[in-house]
Amino acid sequence: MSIQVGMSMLLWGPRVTEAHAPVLEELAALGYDGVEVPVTGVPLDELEALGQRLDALGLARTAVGFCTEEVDPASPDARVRAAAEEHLVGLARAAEALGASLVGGPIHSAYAHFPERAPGSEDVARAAEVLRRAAERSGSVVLGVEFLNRFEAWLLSCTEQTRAFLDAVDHPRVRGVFDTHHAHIEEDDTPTALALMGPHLGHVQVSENHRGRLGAGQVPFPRVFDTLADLDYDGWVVVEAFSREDPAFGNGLRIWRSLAPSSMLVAREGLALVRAELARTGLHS
Ligand SMILES: [Mn+2]
Repeated sequence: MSIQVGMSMLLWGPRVTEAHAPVLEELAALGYDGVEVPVTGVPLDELEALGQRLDALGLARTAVGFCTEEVDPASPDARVRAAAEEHLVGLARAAEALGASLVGGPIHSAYAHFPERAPGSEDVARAAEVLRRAAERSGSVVLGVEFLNRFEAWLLSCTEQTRAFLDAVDHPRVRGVFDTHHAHIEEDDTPTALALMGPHLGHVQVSENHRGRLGAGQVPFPRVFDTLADLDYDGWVVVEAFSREDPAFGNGLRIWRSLAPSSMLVAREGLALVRAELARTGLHS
């Protein structure tokens, strides 16, 4: 196994369509190993067709998904949790249709839904049960649990909580996702938190504090990659950044200003930074 470097298609919007064909071609030409594709709510036949187009371009892929209030694994309502289990199995089926072996994201609880109290052990236990049951029905697809910062997630917003959650799930195909953007906000030290995630680490997203150009902000990428080398990490490293290319999606992510002259520049610089760090640290790619 060796590290694969991906680009998140969320930079261009919430759904990959025919209109993104030139973007996919350019990402392949730049030298990306693959792309990360949003799959929530996308029909399986559309994902199968996209998978075939990615095959033709030589791009591998991972999937990204999320949960809403109607399908919230942490809900106190058993009917909502049952719907959440079906939703997670559906995300795994979507990943399969796309040809991805992992679907990651805030799949532990509803995105940006905040009951006005702190989460407790009963909330963790309820959501962990949903994740475990879904994993048992998800074939070989890995479910990646990503903690988000406090303004986007309620149940899990740091590495320590995520580790405890994954211990509670206790399933080999439910793994941790580490996004340097969220860690930068919530942790004392991002590389130290990454090391703590180590045994549970299944997927990595590299992203700046402002969600713009990698290397321009405050995330200490050299120490992040030193830590990945210490861990002998061999999964995906996906560049994640956001924009207002899709204005409604930009509104949802609270992107209120231009963060880069172009999205392809973000992709090009991100790939260059990741490749340079992999070479410097001796990680295989
Ligand atoms: Mn992320």
